[in-house]
Amino acid sequence: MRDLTAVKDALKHHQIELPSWAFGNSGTRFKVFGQPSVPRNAFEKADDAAQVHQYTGVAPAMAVHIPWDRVDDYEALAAYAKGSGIRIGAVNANVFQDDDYKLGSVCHPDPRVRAKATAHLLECVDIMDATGSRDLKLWFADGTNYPGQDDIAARQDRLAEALAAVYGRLGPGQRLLLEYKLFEPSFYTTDVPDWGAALLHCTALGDQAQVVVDTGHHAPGVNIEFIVALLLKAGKLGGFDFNSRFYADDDLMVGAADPFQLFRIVHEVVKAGALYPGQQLGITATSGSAANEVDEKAPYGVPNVPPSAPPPASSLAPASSLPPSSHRPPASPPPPSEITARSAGAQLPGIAFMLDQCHNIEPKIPAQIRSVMNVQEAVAKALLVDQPALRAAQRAGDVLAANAALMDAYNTDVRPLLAELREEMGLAPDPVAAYLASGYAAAIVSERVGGAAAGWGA
Ligand code: LRH
Ligand code: MN
Repeated sequence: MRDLTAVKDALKHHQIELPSWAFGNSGTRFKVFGQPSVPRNAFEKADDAAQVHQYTGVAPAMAVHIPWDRVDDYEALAAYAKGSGIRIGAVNANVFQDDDYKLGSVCHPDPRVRAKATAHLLECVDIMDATGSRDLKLWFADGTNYPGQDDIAARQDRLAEALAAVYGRLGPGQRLLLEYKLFEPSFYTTDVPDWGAALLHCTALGDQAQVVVDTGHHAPGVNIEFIVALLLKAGKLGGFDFNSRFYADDDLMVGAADPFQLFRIVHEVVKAGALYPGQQLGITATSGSAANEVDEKAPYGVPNVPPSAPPPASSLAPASSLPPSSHRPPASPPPPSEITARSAGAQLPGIAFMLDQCHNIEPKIPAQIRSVMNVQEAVAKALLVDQPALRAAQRAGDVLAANAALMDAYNTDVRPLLAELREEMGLAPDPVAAYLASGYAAAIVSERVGGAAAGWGA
């Protein structure tokens, strides 16, 4: 019988952060289909987010988006959320909806507009101080639509200047998370289009600047887990915006379109010991106590380094100082001292596992619950990977055995394990059914009458 204690323990530690905007109305440029009972302010969004945590037990944080979640008293909002058993997570700035930002925000050719945008970013750090949030998440719609419209390099300088101003304002333990996106709403250049551009800027800023991987922000066919592995090795993976897509930035429920991709991404995180601060390496269900024995041949993937600590010598040099690839020495494995320290549960900053989705046609709270369950299923499968067997097969060049080690875990039905875990956590085995039976959905329809339903206000 597999010893699943360590796997369950890891699943209990792993946390998922919900997007406040997923509870509001959303749609496409063609139509926003309003739904009854949609929250009308950040407090009601916190109520709905607390429902998701109540039935899943692993979603104790709600990210906010400013100004969509603007309130008079952010401490009061944080206290209200705390009263419902959750906390305010990342603060998302919004410099993509004001008329002034037609040609960009921090990259705009007009310094007056850049100053306005930077002032908003700094205001968001003030809000973090009030809510106790650790992360400022920055996504810029900035870009151009036609060749020659603006100078690509000059826009990068403007971006770097604004980011440096914000970075300088961060308090200890606070992080700036830079999110990249290939295109939309700009259709020729986007000023932060990919992981390379984001990594260059974050590396130039310092340890408190890390990259966010939104799973919907890549060109079709991009190997996202490769990017994740690289950012982990660079100690620059700050978080995920999880969702799924069939075509572009569809913002569908995570795992709905490509659960295998989600598994491959999470596998890289688990293998690097970065699922949560203190994650023990080499957790597998195959060998109980031996599960914590670390393969001294040094697993790949240098852990995310705490903002204050200097990066270990073995981590990737900053992208800007990398010589052309042919001259780069192979990345050496981390020194044993670090492995033992890490396997002894050294404190690591947590990667923010955030959802970033829009439930245009489906009921929003059950959709968020289903999304959290989809992430849990991918994490459970990744934790079931027999890491020593995988590494032995990889070292032996046994391609089929290595692939099988991963596919066996992926093809494992983890739903009974997760149902058991929820019961151990004092929760109903089926969170969606429990929520639907709670009567909350009907209650908010009758309560939330009048006032304006929250939305993107675009
Ligand atoms: C941009 C994005 C970003 C958010 C927005 C809601 O596409 O992914 O993370 O600010 O969606
Ligand atoms: Mn996003």
